[in-house]
Amino acid sequence: MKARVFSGVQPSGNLHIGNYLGALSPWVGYQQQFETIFCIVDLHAITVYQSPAELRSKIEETAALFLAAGIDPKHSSIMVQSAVPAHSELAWMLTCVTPVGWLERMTQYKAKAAAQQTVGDGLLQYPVLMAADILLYQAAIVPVGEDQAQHLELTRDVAQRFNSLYGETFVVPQTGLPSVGARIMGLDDPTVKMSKSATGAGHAVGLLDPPDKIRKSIMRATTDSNPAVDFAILSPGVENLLNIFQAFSRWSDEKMRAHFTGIRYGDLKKQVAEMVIAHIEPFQQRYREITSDPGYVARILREGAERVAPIANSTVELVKSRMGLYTESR
Ligand code: AQP
Repeated sequence: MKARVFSGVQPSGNLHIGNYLGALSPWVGYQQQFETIFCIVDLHAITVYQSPAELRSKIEETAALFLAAGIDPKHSSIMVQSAVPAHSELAWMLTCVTPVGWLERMTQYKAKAAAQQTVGDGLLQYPVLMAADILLYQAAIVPVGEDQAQHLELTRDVAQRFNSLYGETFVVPQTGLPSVGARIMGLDDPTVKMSKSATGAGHAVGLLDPPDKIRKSIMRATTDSNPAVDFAILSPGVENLLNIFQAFSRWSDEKMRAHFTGIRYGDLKKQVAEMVIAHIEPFQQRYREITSDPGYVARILREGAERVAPIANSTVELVKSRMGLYTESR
């Protein structure tokens, strides 16, 4: 039996090249060797307020972006988190074994809570729901960007704690970080990661941005007061641009150095923009083809949920029986 890989994206805004390089693109490579499940985590998205109409449309848009990136529904299950109630059910059981101090230490919780007037309990519980998503499918590997590595560590801790309290139940998953592109920074502020929920016009390159907008955002990216690339003194903005170029081109470190040493920042930005556009244009073409077929994405999501629900339900039954909860089957 193939080992299982699970990962997800929140339909909480416009997906950007960070989501593509840190998650969607690496996911494609797991499909042949593993059993793969890719999830649109709408229950995670509502940990901060989402406009209902927008959330509804972003769910199918996100699924179509998975498909455009090369997730093949013949090999992978693509599903929506809230369509499989076992995610919420297991999350509650795991909440009961997770010390609150573990959750209060999470850096994403601290950053997101600081930006809210009222902090919903769901924001604190976010990593427990993520642990449930992963442990529900007994996933061996979870490919994510670097910002999610801390949550993955917590998932491992929760799994180990549960296993030691109630007996071997969960596979303890490994984190799958991409070698390049694991942390793409904001173009306007390269000290913070590129994020869907950041509002600045020049912050992100959206996966559905037209080429002119992509050029404009990259040409306006923050660099520093030096004129040209010097690998001995890379500022965060220049390093980020080089990182984006390398992640799309797959060039080696040596080739990057040989090509970009001494290149003026204006030229660097032009080359980065053209490299991004060369990858994004065919991707957007596939997206248009996928979304031109009404009902196609909804069908893929329905089939994905139907395929994974039995796995999820049997884990919930196992957990209930381990914890002594009422279950007729055991
Ligand atoms: N800047 C990034 N660089 C590399 N990878 C990234 N990811 C996110 N930002 C970057 C990876 O994309 C996947 C999906 O992320 P998510 O939707 O679960 O939420 P997030 O990590 O909180 O990402 P965002 O884009 O910043 O969303 P918002 O603003 O809604 O919170 C994950 O694998 C993540 O690591």
